[in-house]
Amino acid sequence: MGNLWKSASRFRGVGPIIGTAILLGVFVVVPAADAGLITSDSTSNSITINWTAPGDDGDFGTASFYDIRYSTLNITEANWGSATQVSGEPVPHTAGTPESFIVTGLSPSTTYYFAIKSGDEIPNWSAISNVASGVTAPESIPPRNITNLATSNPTGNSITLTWTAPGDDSSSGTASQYDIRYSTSPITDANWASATQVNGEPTPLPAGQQQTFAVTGLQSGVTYYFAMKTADEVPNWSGLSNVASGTTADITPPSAIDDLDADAGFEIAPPALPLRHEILMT
Ligand SMILES: [Ca+2]
Ligand SMILES: [Ca+2]
Ligand SMILES: [Ca+2]
Repeated sequence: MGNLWKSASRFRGVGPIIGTAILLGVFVVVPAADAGLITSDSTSNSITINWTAPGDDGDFGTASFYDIRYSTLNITEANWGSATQVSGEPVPHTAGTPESFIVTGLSPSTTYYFAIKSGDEIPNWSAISNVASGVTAPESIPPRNITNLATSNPTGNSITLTWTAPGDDSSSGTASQYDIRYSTSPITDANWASATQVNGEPTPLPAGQQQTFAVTGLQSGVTYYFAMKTADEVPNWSGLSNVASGTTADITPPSAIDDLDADAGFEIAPPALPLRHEILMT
């Protein structure tokens, strides 16, 4: 008994379980619960989990099955049944072998919890492993580039822009923000940073809907170039849109002439004041 307890205690994480089984007089040697479960690489829709193979009987031999589960909640023995079981679990290797598995089909920017039970050929199932957590990477699909930016309705100090909303992921979903800029010279990727950003860009509408925005505060009678970029919630930024140009209305009249001069040889002289001689008193 002492030796058995001593050896059982070396099993990672199962000493108390086997001890309890001994006290109850029901001694079943199950695969050891996997300790040392950790997560490693993650993508926007997958996380890799790594652990060390237990055995068929505690830490000896080779187990027969893994049951790998994940949840967005912490996993316990109590809620194990409601955690999502992956499909295609690997076949266990000999006790002590490093194992790994890529859990796929996950959502971006989300924390997941993972746990494993191991079964032998009967199967006798182990207790739950330690719980490892990991976070999926943000999604990486930017909105598509806008290709139909156009100008209309020029006034003396504004020009209206119209375009079709792209989406969160290329042409689907709803993006999160626009960056609209203008310049008096054609906008390119190289000079985008120095173009003037407007204030109060509108919120993107769902992909495919038409949007309009009046750029105000412009100078009269000037040709402006406009371009824009779109970002999703990450943010992943689109590339530059097409560049649209427009000229504000000329509402500035000529300045008043202030140096008009007549030099045709004579000027109109004012009439001479009549002389008035009065002798009020003599
Ligand atoms: Ca066994
Ligand atoms: Ca998104
Ligand atoms: Ca996206």
